[in-house]
Amino acid sequence: MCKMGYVLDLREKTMSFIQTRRDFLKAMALFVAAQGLSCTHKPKTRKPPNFVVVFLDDSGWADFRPFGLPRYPTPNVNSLAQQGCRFNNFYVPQAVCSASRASLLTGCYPGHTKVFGALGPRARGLSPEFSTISELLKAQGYTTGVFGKWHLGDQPETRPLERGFDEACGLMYSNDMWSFHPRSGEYFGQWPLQYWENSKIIIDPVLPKDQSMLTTWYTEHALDFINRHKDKPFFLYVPHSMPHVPLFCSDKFKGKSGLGLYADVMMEIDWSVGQITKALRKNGLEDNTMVIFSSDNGPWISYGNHAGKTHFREAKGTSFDGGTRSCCIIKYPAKIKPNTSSDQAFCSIDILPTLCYLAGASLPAYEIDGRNIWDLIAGKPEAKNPHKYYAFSTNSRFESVISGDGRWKLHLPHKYATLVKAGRDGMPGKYELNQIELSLFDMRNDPYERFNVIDQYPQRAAELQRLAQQHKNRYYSDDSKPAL
Ligand SMILES: [Ca+2]
Repeated sequence: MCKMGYVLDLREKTMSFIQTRRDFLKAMALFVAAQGLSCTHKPKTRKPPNFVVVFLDDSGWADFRPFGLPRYPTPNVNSLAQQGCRFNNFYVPQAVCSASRASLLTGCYPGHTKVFGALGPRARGLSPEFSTISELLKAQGYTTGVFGKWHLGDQPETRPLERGFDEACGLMYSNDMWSFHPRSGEYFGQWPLQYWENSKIIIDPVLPKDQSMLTTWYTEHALDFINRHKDKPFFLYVPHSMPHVPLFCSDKFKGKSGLGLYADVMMEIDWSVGQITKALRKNGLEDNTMVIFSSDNGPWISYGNHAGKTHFREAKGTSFDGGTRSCCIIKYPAKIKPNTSSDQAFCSIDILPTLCYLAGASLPAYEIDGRNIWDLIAGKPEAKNPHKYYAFSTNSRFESVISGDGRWKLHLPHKYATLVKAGRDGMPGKYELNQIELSLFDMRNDPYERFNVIDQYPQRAAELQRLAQQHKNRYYSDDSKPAL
């Protein structure tokens, strides 16, 4: 910052107090010093920000303070929120793993990429025709790393190193797609669950003892990545395998909470967040690094005491808010006020264009669905969400839309699975199919989607129906291939 205001102020004061030669010389010395201060102190060119995205698997909205009040401590996530902003209305467009991750990394809806649901072993996954955030940032000079669950395809052309990541480690898909699956072990046992580092398989097959180390290994790789790349802008993506079932934590956290395995796992994730924060601080990167903390979808409540918590209706695998609304904390000390909270709605498809804007990176040549929402994230008072609507789907079914401001949510008539009996200790529960008719919910006054107000607000409903039809025509008229 040039200190011209300070210089002018000082000049006025200086001139008014010149009475003697000694005063005059003293004043001149002060004036010259101030001039020197103003003219040699050139503005620093700020490096492009670093980005760290911690994306949990199946963590519920209320699993961490300050979103919920879990009985286990989560001091590091809480501290992240105190140093940044908590976003109460953050959405993912589909509450299932691969679809949610494809949307985060491409800025496009599942209906657009045609990545629906959860990809199984040997899936081709996300079409290379779609650019990923890592590719776009890498083109801008960023170093990129992903340490965690990939789940966007495990074929040669769809693995992380082929999709814009310089470094990678972890699992290619969900940690329950293995021979120990409680219901489908024989099926998933056909393909060994493997642990990869860069382009090599390091552990084949992954066993329970290996799963207990996943959170630790992902964290160690993340810290090493930060330490080695502190001098260049980087994009670090940490999509933890936990707390997706089967739950595992290392010996250092086993039994630590005294509240069961889920709580132990969450304490270890909290530890991981603390380690990343410390590494940024130690390397002097904290101020210019944006850390985003969220989850790919809501809790998998089928697993009862092995699932997280949400305040909202239903959970993972539905388009109700229990599935699609995730906790979200963004910390970026240089630009975002600490200890703030925002009710502005936005969606994971907006992350790519926003980060590209901050990095000065180009967007893909085709039109993406997300928009740059930096003003909204930065808390600018006049900021408004640029979307008319956000769309939600479950697998290949387009089910609902919400107005861009997050106020009105319209469910198209659709069936959904609702839990009738939760499982325990790693065993799934029982679902039954329910049906919702065309329904409008006022999310400000009814965030739990309980009271259908379509008769009171027919025009709101008609407008959202019109937008839903547009979305359907655009992305669901032909499911056979991606529509760039
Ligand atoms: Ca998930």
